[in-house]
Amino acid sequence: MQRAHFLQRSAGAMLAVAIPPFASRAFADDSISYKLTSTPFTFSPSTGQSYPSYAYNGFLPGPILRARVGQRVRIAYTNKTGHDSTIHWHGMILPNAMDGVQNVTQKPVPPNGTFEYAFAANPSGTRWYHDHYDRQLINGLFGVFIVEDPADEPADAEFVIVLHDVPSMKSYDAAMRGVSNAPMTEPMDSREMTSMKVGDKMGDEVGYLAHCINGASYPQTKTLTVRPGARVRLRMLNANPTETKYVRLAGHKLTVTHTDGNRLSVPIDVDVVRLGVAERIDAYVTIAKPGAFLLQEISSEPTAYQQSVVLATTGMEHAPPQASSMMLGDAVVGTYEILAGINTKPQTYMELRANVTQHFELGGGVYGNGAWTMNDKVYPHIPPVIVHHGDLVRITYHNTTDMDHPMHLHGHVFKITKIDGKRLARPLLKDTSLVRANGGTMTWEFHADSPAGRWLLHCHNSVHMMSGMMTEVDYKA
Ligand SMILES: [Cu+2]
Repeated sequence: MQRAHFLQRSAGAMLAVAIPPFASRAFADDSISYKLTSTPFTFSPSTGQSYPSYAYNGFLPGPILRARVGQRVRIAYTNKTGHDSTIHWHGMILPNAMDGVQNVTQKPVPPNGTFEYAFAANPSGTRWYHDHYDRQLINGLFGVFIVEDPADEPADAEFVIVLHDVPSMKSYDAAMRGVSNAPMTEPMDSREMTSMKVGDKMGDEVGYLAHCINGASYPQTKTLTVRPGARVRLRMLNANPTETKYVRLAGHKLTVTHTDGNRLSVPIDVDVVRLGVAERIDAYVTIAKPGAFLLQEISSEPTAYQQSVVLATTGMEHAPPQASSMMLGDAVVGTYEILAGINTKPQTYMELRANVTQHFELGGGVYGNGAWTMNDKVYPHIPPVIVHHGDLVRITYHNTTDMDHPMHLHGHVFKITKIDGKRLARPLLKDTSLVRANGGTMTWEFHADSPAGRWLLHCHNSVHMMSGMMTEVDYKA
């Protein structure tokens, strides 16, 4: 009865509801309601600039949604974009009909249509939500969804950091035809740049008109203020459609605690976090001394400084901020190998027990041909991975292309167990993982214990996904 009461109260509220403190809520027994409405939106990340975009509830990024792990969530969605639309709950394990993939798990929500998403928030961690129709996702329909874990280390301040960019749709269209000439943007001494071979396409495919954090370009990003000595939690999301991001906080190491919302067994200190498309990293940092410090993207792009925000102690908000070099130098970068460690001991774990195995050759990306392939085929002609409830599934990848592929599986958390032939000491829990260019390999393992249905498996690079690099993991009875 308590619950019905709560629902009634929250039903009309936008951004419903201040969340009551943990102690005053029953564990997993209550419910929270949100309303999301998508509309066309004129996005102005800095004075004098405006771009035709979309927004949820008039915010770009969309409002931060929060629920406690296990809590029932209802989201009343109204589509005012003028196009078909759905919302995907990225990283959530939920009923397949709630997964938000048009024509796979639901009919698209038509213009002016509504749809109610209802599921239990699970698993805990920094998840996100976004439209699953490419041009709406890449032009503003995304936001962070925090599923609170009461076991997490407490922080004096917590900030959500959404890295996002305004795509040039001209370059996006060229990329879809396989003829983009947009420049690469990784740091000059990054692995992406230094591993290029003669004849590789010098491109990240899509060019960007503005670089933003939390809806603005530096110096108009909103300064984050803490007291000296504060323990700060950063929940970072790379919402860029195609680019890997490197992020550094000047003068500080970051202690990485979660990858894609999933807790690391051992926290790892790094100088720079790396975020592939759609990935999330949670990191803690103590701001020991008074000052102003730039949290910034490290990139070879001349306008990369726009993707910065000042983290300052009280009273230092207007001091000139300390900044970082745009080169990586000898910085410790939080690659999977650094976060997970390499296992040099003889094989001990259960690799041989998988009863479903599938290998994918990632291909395509030939200049002048827009196709991106898995085993030489494009969606929907790639046979799905067929699983039965309870299977232990192993998926392997070999990337024959000259671009990294952020492969994403809906509705599951998988373990990365092997990268480029090396076994990880502490397999990483992920929902999206970069399979590296130029011969990179990767092994995933997971239990098929999610709700039955059709779960997409695809590259989260928007161009690759829309150009064929997508299949499904389908449960059979
Ligand atoms: Cu890709």
